[in-house]
Amino acid sequence: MSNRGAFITLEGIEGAGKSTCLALVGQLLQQAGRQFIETREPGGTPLGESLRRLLLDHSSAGMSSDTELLLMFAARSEHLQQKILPAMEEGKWVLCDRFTDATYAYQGGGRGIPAARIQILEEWVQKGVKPDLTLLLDLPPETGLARAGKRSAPDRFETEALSFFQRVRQAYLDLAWAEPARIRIVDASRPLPEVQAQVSALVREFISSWR
Ligand code: Z5A
Repeated sequence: MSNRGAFITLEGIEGAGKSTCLALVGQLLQQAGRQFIETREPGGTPLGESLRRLLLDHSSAGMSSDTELLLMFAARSEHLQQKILPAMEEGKWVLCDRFTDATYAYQGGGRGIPAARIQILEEWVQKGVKPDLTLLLDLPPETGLARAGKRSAPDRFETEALSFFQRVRQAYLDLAWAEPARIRIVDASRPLPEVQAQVSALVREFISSWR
């Protein structure tokens, strides 16, 4: 792909502030004159949004971890083919709320699926496509769950035990330590203006470094 747009993702446990920061990143891209799309996972396409409803709904309680993993990648395959790759090929930037790092964190760290099995699906579905920049909004699960709880009724993931989110957080941090150039950690436990200042600095630096 020549002159393709950049692929930016936001990650973190529930209530970390991804949706809030996504809007800010969009504003920064707009100010920099970049064309972009905003999207999310699981979801982003009509089929993906249907899979999202199935994945988050309490009626799916007891779904096996492998089923959950495969549905995440089914939604991702559709998302890549129908939306992400075409946008990047048109030169648009893609701003996505969660992507495959979430699978390593939730299905890997949270559910205990070995990373090697996730990697097989990643290679099959993505064929080397990865985010260029990932902002990991890191905070203690107690803080994130309290913020998320104030906002809406819990979905199927949000009813997991605290220990589940501690494993998810640790898996995210392990990913960031393994790929420090791509995954930039933001201290999301700070008050919103401070979090937004950290995000703005990282995104401005990335925009100016992009070809
Ligand atoms: N999932 C998975 O298991 N595997 C995968 O591969 C993928 C996903 C892709 C849906 O994701 C679920 O899918 C998710 C993992 C799983 N688990 N759950 N649940 P989601 O991203 O759509 O759902 P979410 O994580 O629950 O998003 P969220 O709760 O909307 O969180 P957020 O977007 O990070 O937070 P927010 O809405 O921006 O902020 C939450 C509240 O906190 C809000 O009232 C803000 O005003 C407030 N806030 C934000 N920042 C601050 C600061 N700094 N201080 C104080 N208050 C703040």
